[in-house]
Amino acid sequence: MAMEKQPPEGGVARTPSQSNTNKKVESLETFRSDATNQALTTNQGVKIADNQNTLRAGERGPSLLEDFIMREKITHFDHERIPERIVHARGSAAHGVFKVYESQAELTKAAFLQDPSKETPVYVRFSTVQGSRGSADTVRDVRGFAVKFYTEEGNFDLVGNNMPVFFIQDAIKFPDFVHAVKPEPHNEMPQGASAHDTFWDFVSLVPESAHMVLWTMSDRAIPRSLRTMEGFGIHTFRFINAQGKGRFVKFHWRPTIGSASLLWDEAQKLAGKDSDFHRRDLWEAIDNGDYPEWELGVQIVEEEDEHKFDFDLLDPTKIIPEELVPLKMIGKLTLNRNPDNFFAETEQVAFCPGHIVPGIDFTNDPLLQGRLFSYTDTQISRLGGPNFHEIPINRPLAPLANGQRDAMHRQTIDKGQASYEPNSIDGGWPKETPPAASGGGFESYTERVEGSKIRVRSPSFKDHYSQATLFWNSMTDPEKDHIVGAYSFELSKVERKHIRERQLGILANIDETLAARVAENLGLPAPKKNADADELGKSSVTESPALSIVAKTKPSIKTRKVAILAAPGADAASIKAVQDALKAEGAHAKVISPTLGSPAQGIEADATILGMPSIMFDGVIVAGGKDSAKTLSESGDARHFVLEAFKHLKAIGAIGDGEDLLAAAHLPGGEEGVAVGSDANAVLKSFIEAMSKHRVWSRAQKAESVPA
Ligand code: HDD
Repeated sequence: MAMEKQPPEGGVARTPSQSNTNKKVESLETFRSDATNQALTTNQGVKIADNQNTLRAGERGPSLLEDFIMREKITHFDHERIPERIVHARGSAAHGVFKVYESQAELTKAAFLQDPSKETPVYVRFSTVQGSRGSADTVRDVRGFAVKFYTEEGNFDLVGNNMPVFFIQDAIKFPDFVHAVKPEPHNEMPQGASAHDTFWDFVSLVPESAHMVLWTMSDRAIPRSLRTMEGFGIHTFRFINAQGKGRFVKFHWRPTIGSASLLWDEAQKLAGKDSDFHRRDLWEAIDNGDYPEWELGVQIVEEEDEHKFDFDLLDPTKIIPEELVPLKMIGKLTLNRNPDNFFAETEQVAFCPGHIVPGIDFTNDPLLQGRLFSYTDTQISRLGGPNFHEIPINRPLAPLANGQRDAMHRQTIDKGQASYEPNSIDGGWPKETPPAASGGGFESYTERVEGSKIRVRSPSFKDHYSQATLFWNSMTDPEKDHIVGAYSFELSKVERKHIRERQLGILANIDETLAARVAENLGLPAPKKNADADELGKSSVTESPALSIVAKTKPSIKTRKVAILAAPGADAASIKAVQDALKAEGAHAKVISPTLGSPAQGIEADATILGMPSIMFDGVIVAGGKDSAKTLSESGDARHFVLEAFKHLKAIGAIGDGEDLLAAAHLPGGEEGVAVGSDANAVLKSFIEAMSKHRVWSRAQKAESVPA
């Protein structure tokens, strides 16, 4: 066993100015165990001679209770699982670094936002919300986007989602919402999906959910990759600078490769054909050196402007449209290292919105306030007690010392006699650090609060529809079609008609056309907007292009995946030309063949047509070569491959005889996003151009009639 001793921790007083940058990796390394060249032992360090047989009385006799080696092994195994997270159980994570572009001293005194030469280690966990730990990655759901910054002043957790708003306004409703969205309690169905009665019952009775439900029915809920998701802190937080000046701040993460989503048909098929689709994509990207990156953007609101908006900054069901407050990009997050051990790192990482550092503070958002309690509480049952901060992945990089002692699984061996403060026995240590412009102790922002002790929702939280309407109006046509499709799909799965009707009423308050289109698919009459819906509020911004993914597509094929379809007899030169051209653009090509083996001289198939179907790729190119084209044209699976790529609006290319496959699948050349010809370079040029738009949206209507 290579278990190393813990570094000393308790009772060590260090000055706040002591820099600890770059120590995270070191401090995590202390806990990593590498069994290379190590003897197999028990947990007590006793070397094991036989790990194959239980101790028994005679060759064919009963096993003996005294076999401490077998009992220790089985006992440990019996307790390997810990409770999964009540929400966000399914997740994947990676290590990385954050760097600020330039000092943000004017806005905040947070140390990790001061020096552009400094790298702050981070651990980032992405998740779905509804499903259990083993559920599929590509379900329609919100994605968690939780970032732990190991700053030199302590850990800062930005525990956000890939959507900028939330379903409810007050934390007291969270258990109700989660009980409604989770699989139904009597039969535990459906897994990883919100298309069931209890979810729609709840949200149709709680109109404050209207805006967020619309986001979850949009393409945002089926991201192409975790790497193409935006992230949001959601709540309004505060920045405080060294002079003590406070400002409101909203946090945004923007992927540098741009945003992209799956189509619903792809997402559903992927859930069966590769339920680890997102996890695998993230892992492979980091392994390939395609390090995922996000820029951190902030929207800043001066305190005196708090009430100048037509919504309340404290209401987590609202965005601040970028037309009102632009985004300022202040730094970059790069994920550059896969974890070594899923359980130790990803399963045990414990985020909490209450983990903040000097220079950042909360607001009175009632959802945020409740979260500040919930996360620590949940870790106590999930991770077995209040010492979860000692688990390596959760340990701060900053030194820690206090009078907290004992409890389940305590690992620190605290020296000294005084576990209280003040004390005169251990020299008074550890001592408080007064607040200071930099490096001081944490001081809560001074905010004047007065009011009666009441359970009420502020009237400024009443407008549930106008920002949902803004979102709908900001969508491109294909995105609107997808939203209509998503509501229609989900509500068609709802067994109770009155719930479907009630939800249509909510949709009418957002937009009557949206409601009418969904109503038609459900065979129900189209409802009219409630007479008083407009009274609740109006958005001063009526359209915001930043809300659309399609409108913001970044024209690039970097890190995208292309299938080269080839069967024996394929033309090696055209395959090599495709591979080289795609590599030069930063994309990844895989040779896909009916069987494994070598379809062309010097070319090995990476996977089979059935093993890696078209839904796993962003585009497909059929290689040249007469025999190859003949085999592929006669294969139903190969025809299905290109038909499905066509249906999913992907770029398609065919070189030379490869065109025969398109003809056999009834996909003639000349279609937009379908490039054919004998000149491989010309085909590649049009193919790359089509794929850089991510999808060929103009083909959408035609694709609907494709049966694949
Ligand atoms: Fe939460 C986990 C995000 C509201 C209670 N939440 C959790 C995770 C994310 C979020 C990303 C997974 C963290 C990880 O990867 O381990 N939650 C949000 C966002 C919210 C939100 C963006 C609203 C803006 N959450 C929310 C409320 C409550 C909780 C209102 C309770 C009152 N959330 C929890 C929790 C979880 C959690 C039960 C489950 C596992 C965990 O905390 O560690 O405490």
